[in-house]
This record gives sequence, C-alpha cells and structure tokens, in this order.
Amino acid sequence: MSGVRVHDPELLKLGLTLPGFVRRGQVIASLPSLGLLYLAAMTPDGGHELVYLEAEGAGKEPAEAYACDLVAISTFSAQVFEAYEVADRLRAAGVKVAMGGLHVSVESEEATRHADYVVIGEGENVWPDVVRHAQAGGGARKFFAASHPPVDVKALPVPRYDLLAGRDFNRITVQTTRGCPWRCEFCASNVMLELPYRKRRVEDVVRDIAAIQQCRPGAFIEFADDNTFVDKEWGKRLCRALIPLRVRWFTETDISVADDPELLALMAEAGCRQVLIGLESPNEADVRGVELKRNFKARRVAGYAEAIRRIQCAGITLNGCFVLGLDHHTTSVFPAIRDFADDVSLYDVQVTVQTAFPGTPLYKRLMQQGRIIMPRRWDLCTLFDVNFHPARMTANELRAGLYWLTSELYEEGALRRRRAAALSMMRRSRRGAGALAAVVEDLG
Ligand code: B12
Repeated sequence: MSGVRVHDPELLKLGLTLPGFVRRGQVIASLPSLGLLYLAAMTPDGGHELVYLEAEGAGKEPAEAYACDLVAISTFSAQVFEAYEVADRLRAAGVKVAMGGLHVSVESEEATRHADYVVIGEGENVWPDVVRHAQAGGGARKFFAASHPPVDVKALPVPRYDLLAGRDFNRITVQTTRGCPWRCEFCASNVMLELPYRKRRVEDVVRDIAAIQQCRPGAFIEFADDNTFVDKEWGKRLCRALIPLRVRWFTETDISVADDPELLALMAEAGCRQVLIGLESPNEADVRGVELKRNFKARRVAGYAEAIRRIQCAGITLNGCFVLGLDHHTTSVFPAIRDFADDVSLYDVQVTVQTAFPGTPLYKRLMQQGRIIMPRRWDLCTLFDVNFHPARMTANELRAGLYWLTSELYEEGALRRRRAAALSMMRRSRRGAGALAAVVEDLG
C-alpha cells in the first residue's frame, strides 16, 4: 500500500496549505516496500513470474493483482484495514493471499480472517515455505519466522530492485542494519525484532547500492534502518566504502553519532545529506523513562544543542523529531518545541503524536490504564491522529497543540528562517561550508 495516512480533517486541511508539510509529504509519499523486494529475492526457483504492485488505497489495487496466483501483502497498522479489504476482494476472485509485516506479526489472529497465509516475523527464511505450500495447494495457515533459522543479515541477497523498473520513486531504500539496541516504550519497529542489533557486511551494502545505481543512476538512497550508527567503527568503514560510489543518502540514527567527529566527517564525505534523530522533547524531565533499558534519551537531552551544532557543522542537516503527548507533557511543550527548534537552528523538524502501536510496551500500558480512546482503531495509528488520553492535558488540548505547532513550524516564513539559520551554522565551519551547495541542491 503506498502513500501517507492521516485522518484528522483539520490536520489534512493544514497539510494541504503549509509549504513545509507539503514538501516533506511529497518526499516520503513515494518509497517502495523493501520487505517485499527481499521476499521477491528469496522466492524459490520454479518458473515463478514476479511483479511488484502498489495500491494507493482499498479499491485502487491494480487489475494485474487479480491475474496472480499468490499475492504477498505487507502491512503497517495505519493501512491494515485497507489491506484487508484488498485481500478479501482478491480471495473472492480466487487469488491466494499471504500477509506479513509489522502489523500482522502482532495481530496475527485478526489477519487470519483475511489471508490464506499469515507470516509472523521477518520474512526471508519463511517465504520459500509459503510459496511451496501455496504451489502445492496447501490450506490456510500461519507461518512463524521463529520456527526457522534466524535471518542472517550477512547472507541477505540483493533485493529485487529490478522489479521497480518503470516506476517513479523519490528515494530507494537499502538496509544497512536491523534493529536498535535501545527499547523506547513507543517504538513500533522493535516489536518483531527479538534478535539483537545486527549489522550487514559493508561490501554487501555497497553491492546493493551498485545494483540500484545500475537500474536507477543517481538515485537518492534512504537507509531503512532503525539506528544506523550504533557501532562507530563499523560506521566509519561503511562511509569509507560509500565515498567512491558518489551516492547521496539519508538515514535514521541516534544522537550519539555526534560524539565522534571523525565519523561525522566521513558521513558527510560519503554523501550523507540528512540524519533523522528522535530527540522526542526539549526537556530532560519529559523523556525520563521513555527508553526502558538505560534511560538513554533522558541522559542525552542536556547535550542536544551542542550535538546538533556538531552534526550540522559537519555538513549534514538534521531532521529533529519530537513526540507530542508524553506523560510528562503539559500544554507548555508546544511553544517549547517551537522555540527549541529555532534556538538550535534545526534544518528540518518533525512533530508526531505519541501513538500506541499494537505490540509496543506503550500499547500494553495505555490499555491497562484505560487510556486508549478507541481500541483497535488501527487506522488511527498514523502518528498524527490522537487516539489516547494524555496524562497532563486533554486529548483535545493535544490536538489543538498539534495544529498550532504544525502551523508555527511549517509556514513559509518559519521554514525559511530555520533553514537559513541552519545553513549559516554550516557556513561557519569549513566542512559545513563545503557541503552547503550539495545540501541545498538535494534537499531544497
Ligand atoms: C521506509 C519506511 C516508510 C516508507 C516506505 C514504506 C514501505 N512501503 O515499506 C514510507 C515513507 C512510504 C513510509 C510510510 C509510512 N510509514 Co513508515 N517506515 C519506514 C521505515 C523507516 C523502514 C521500513 C523498512 O523498509 N524496513 C525494512 C524492511 C526490510 O522491513 P519490513 O518492511 O518490516 O519487512 C520485513 C518483515 O516485516 C516481513 N514482511 C513485511 N511484509 C511482509 C509480507 C509478507 C507476505 C511476508 C511473508 C513478510 C513480510 O519480512 C520483511 C523482511 O524481513 C519504518 C521503520 C522500521 N524500522 O520498520 C517505518 C514504519 C514502518 N512506518 C510507520 C508508519 C506509521 C508509517 C505511516 C503510517 C506514516 C503515515 N502517517 O503515513 C506510512 C504508511 C504508509 C502506507 N501506505 O502504509 C511505522 C509503522 C508502525 C506500524 N506498526 O504500523 C514504522 C515502524 C515507523 C514508526 N514510527 O514506528 N514508511
């Protein structure tokens, strides 16, 4: 399923009018599903013909889907009801349907009402069994990744990027690592990654990027990682290997990337245009307890301003992400985030609403506390729709704060002011100044 999802009508209206919001939406609206491209690469021999299809919504699935014997659908919570509708229609037309991905890995029972085969967990080692089972006319059943050897990221094949030929995508995704050593209460990516943090072989990442460059010269790469630069020495090796490829890329990582100036310099040299980092909130007290293992987030807040300066002065823009509605948040958080973003000259800012994705510790806690407004309304898991009672404000205050902050952050003047400040911060350092033209060209 393609596109972004938001339901709140007020926010949708704002989204159509605010320049910063619109631009960001356009950048991310179009990215392929890397999970499905991996499954395609793992499909066993046997004369199967593979196609990659996208549906913008239920009812918009391409007719080609109905000509398939087996359709694999990847699911996120926000679009899962639409995915179920597509699956129901395909099955009514005699097509077998397999579903997997983050949502159905947690809510597998629900998915069995809509799919022949439901896969729980990482798909690579299970998928060949699903295909063979379907080919043999096997009946509906669940498949568990845990019953297969764990996915060895050092043995991953090249995703079938060639299947994307002829389609328009803003960016193409590559994974360099899987998982994250931290456990944030709200994190939805961790739900299926019982395995520890895993790094791929640098040469395999280079191989995959070369494969992309072959079918899409000049493609902008987005690393579909949860936290790329946990291991700084591995990160340096990765960057050194990327330099000759002359690639431009974006990734998600944590603030500790700023601890290592050599790594930052290599990232910039290797074409890193932006890192996205979950700052969560400008005040230490607000994020206390959010990271469940070692209170990582709270321990870092005091160093944010300096870390941001180091990253941007290295010639890499920062997209700082904030979560609205944490238990310590009062309505004072909205102006605090706006002021902080200005004070530290963030090039890009992303604000989202705390969201209880199924399977997360947050979901469990808010359910126990009776704070989910409409349980099982997965379609509201968009990161922008409020579906819980915050602890220190009302749900309506949270909504109103989101609208207010969105307008403040993304109107043309604010956007221009923040970016000009970020670029002037970069200009003041030798490395930053060197990267300026490339950043402006790639990110606008
Ligand atoms: C890149 C990305 C995007 C891209 C591309 C998404 C895509 N088409 O795959 C874009 C920018 C479009 C996007 C959009 C959205 N995203 Co997004 N995105 C990501 C990100 C950063 C990486 C995803 C990725 O490529 N992972 C790597 C691949 C290899 O893993 P995978 O997809 O999970 O696939 C593996 C398994 O899940 C399984 N599998 C997956 N599908 C299937 C299917 C079958 C049949 C089988 C057998 C197995 C299987 O096997 C695969 C290989 O192991 C994740 C964070 C994360 N770490 O997951 C967020 C994430 C997935 N996104 C999220 C959200 C909320 C969204 C949006 C709803 C935001 C919005 N408001 O619009 C939209 C939804 C878009 C849509 N139409 O559904 C949440 C989803 C949480 C949830 N439980 O639903 C995540 C986890 C981030 C977060 N903040 O928590 N996203």
